[in-house]
Amino acid sequence: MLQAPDTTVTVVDDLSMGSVNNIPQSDRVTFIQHTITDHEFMSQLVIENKFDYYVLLAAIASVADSVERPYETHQVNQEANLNIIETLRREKLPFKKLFFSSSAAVYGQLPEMPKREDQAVQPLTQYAVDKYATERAIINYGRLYDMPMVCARFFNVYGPKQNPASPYSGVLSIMLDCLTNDKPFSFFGDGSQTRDFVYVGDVVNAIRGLLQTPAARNDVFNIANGKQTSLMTVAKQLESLTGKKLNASFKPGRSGDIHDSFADASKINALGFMTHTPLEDGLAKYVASV
Ligand code: UD2
Repeated sequence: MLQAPDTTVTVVDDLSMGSVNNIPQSDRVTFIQHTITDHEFMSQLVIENKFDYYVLLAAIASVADSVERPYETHQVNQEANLNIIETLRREKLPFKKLFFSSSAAVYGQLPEMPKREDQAVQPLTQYAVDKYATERAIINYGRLYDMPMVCARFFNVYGPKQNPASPYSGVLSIMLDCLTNDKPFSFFGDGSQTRDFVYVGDVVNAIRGLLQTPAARNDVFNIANGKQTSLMTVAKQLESLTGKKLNASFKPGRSGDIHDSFADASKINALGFMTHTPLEDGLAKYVASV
């Protein structure tokens, strides 16, 4: 967003998962450290600023974490977002587009692969339930109240600036941290589970494209690379890029974990702006960044 001249950005983050160092230092960026679950505060912020665009990314961003704290997940991942769209509706505030980050988790364990947006869903955890419910609410608000909304289901995002410090961090950030700092790594399960790893720069391009494309309205799009890779395979790629051997052990699978996940990205590809950084290139950039 900051690439557009004269654009100003307001970021709200309680830093429970992210880091202040990842927020660009610029006089065009206002950073507010606050929880999005403070409904009065968030409504007031929206009413006072009348933003052109809303990018709803804040979340308890881990399936496993949501299994540990389901009610808090609901408050952050659903209620806080509903408060924002309800404020926009109630106050009749004009805006250009609202983007919500839903998740591949909504597809659950259903066997159809690759995952297409029109397939059945199976939300197996509170995380998936809240992402799906919020996605539906946002699309319904768009349809019922003529508001410009768009949702995307993120697959497994990786790349520079991802925080490896939490046990709930993305697996690639943990793996790379273990490799570079000679720490032990645990596979939950046998490492045969597969994911669709999508480079963070491609996700940013996709969000920008969805905000700026009028045809992408009141609809949901997969944001993914469209390739299926096992944890074992990606571990070998990281070993070869770092020249180090992973000190790995195997633990029981995580509760709520899905075994396989990969996307059909043709719906977003048809809009013409989606970029697909090959996994080996994205991993090389990631390794170079640490
Ligand atoms: C990712 C997203 C989540 C949601 C979901 C959709 C992250 C952090 N989470 O969850 O927000 O969108 O996709 O399906 O990106 N694993 C290990 N060892 C570790 C850590 C993880 O073996 O130290 C395994 C884990 O059990 C899982 C796989 O790696 O099978 C990927 O785990 P993850 O936490 O990176 O992402 P996932 O797919 O659970």
